[in-house]
Amino acid sequence: MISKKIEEAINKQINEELYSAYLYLSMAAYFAEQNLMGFHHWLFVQFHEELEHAEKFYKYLIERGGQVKLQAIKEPDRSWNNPRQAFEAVLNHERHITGRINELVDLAESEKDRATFAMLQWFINEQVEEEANAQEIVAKLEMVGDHKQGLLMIDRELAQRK
Ligand code: OFO
Repeated sequence: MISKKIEEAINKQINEELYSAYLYLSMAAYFAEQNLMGFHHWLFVQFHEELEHAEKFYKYLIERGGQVKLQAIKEPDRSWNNPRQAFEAVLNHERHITGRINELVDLAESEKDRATFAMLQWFINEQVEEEANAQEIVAKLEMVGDHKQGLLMIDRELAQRK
């Protein structure tokens, strides 16, 4: 049986992951409006990955005999004005998620919940990859600046994401 504190924290994390999915879906639409369909594709794949993250926490909570309590998903931010700002927002959001995962790890340790601690190791590794991917795209966008040709090259590259 899972403790109430862990149950509550995992329910909050399900909401965080669903918000991540919602944010990237909103961002995908922003790029589609500009006909940057490679960026759109990359974010749409990311949207699905975030749904999978939410699903992992959801299934884990059920497996441990916890109660899933879904909460309202807030409206995603849309305040970016160009591709670089959008991907800086991705990077900042992923850093926020890494912080949330680290807090969950601390809680699992203090509750002596070894199963939750073990389950979270996958997310620790995943966050290294998530931040690195966003960081790489931000760096490329910084490199090309306002050059449309450079932007189109990145767009073609992002269209290759599996
Ligand atoms: Fe982007 O890793 Fe989940 O939220």
